[in-house]
Amino acid sequence: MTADSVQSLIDQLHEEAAMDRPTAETPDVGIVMGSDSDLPTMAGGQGKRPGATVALGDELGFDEQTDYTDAPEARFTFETFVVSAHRTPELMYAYAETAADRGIDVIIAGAGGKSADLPNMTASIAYPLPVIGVPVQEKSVDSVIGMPQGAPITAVDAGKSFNAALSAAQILARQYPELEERLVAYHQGLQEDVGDVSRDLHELGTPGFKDEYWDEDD
Ligand code: AIR
Repeated sequence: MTADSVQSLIDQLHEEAAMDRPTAETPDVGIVMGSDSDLPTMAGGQGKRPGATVALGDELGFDEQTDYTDAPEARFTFETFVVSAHRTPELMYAYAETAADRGIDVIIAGAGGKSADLPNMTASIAYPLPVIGVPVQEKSVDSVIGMPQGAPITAVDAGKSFNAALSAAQILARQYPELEERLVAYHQGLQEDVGDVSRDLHELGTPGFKDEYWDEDD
């Protein structure tokens, strides 16, 4: 017996899959996570480093699509859902099964615990759509990446959902030169930061650098 709230999501996914909306109006990246307790890892905040939604939103100019009838201004968009492989397997199946028809080009799937099966099962069901797995914890790594031959998944290190978003954008960028330019600009910015910090460390010296960059209680 499927709970009403879950069934309504499943129905919505199937309805959207049947709509055949233009690519520019559908999300390009789908982000799913096993629990809302994974959100700090997948999005950042609550003591966690910036995550996938920050990489897509702040660094690469994506908007989050929350209403399929009213697509955001941004050309590239992502959507987010909580989908539990164990608590809501029917929703996982419906999500993965409808993703391509709903216009998704790449899925980022995160789960934690020792049975982090959402990424690997989503990859199997959504195949050949690429799925990038995010093990939310170290102990989740084996269950995310341990796929049998012929059943591929791409994955990042534990907690590195930011990199999963960059990888997703790299996949999309083969199709969209505009996105490739944004990825190159992001990398250029990273290089500038390293160059600036290196010059400051060298020219201020270690004590001066600490005074400038570190908090008083560091
Ligand atoms: N999880 C949820 N359903 C199936 C799995 N494997 C994972 C979530 C989360 C962890 O279990 O991805 O990392 C704990 O979930 P919760 O909801 O108890 O906080």
